[in-house]
Amino acid sequence: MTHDPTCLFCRIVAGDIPANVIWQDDHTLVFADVHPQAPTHWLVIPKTHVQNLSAVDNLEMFAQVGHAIQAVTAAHNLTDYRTVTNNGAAAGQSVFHWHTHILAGRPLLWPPG
Ligand code: DGP
Repeated sequence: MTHDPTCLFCRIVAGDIPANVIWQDDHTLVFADVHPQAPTHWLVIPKTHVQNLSAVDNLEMFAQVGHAIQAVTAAHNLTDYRTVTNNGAAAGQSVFHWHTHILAGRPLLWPPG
């Protein structure tokens, strides 16, 4: 497992920075976003460091993250939710450890801003 000590989300995985953990398994962590944009706003991350979706180089990691999204939403009876990945600074990525936002609990407009 790759750990980047300069990466905020790696430090959350390591337990160096506290987070409200919603769900986890050996590969994936789900925790509450510190700046929630909806009543439910969670971040799903691989526990190993990878800077964004474009940098993922194994299919297993996509499956692990997809499984985590299914598991955490099912555990919380969430059927209607949005997943968002900002890939690159111009797309809104501010933390460079791949994460998928899960948003729910209010009407979600389309198209997004
Ligand atoms: P993005 O802009 O797509 O890279 O999303 C990064 C998200 O990370 C943003 O919604 C706020 C959240 N975030 C930033 N710092 C922290 C932190 O220290 N703890 C938690 N729980 N979330 C954080």
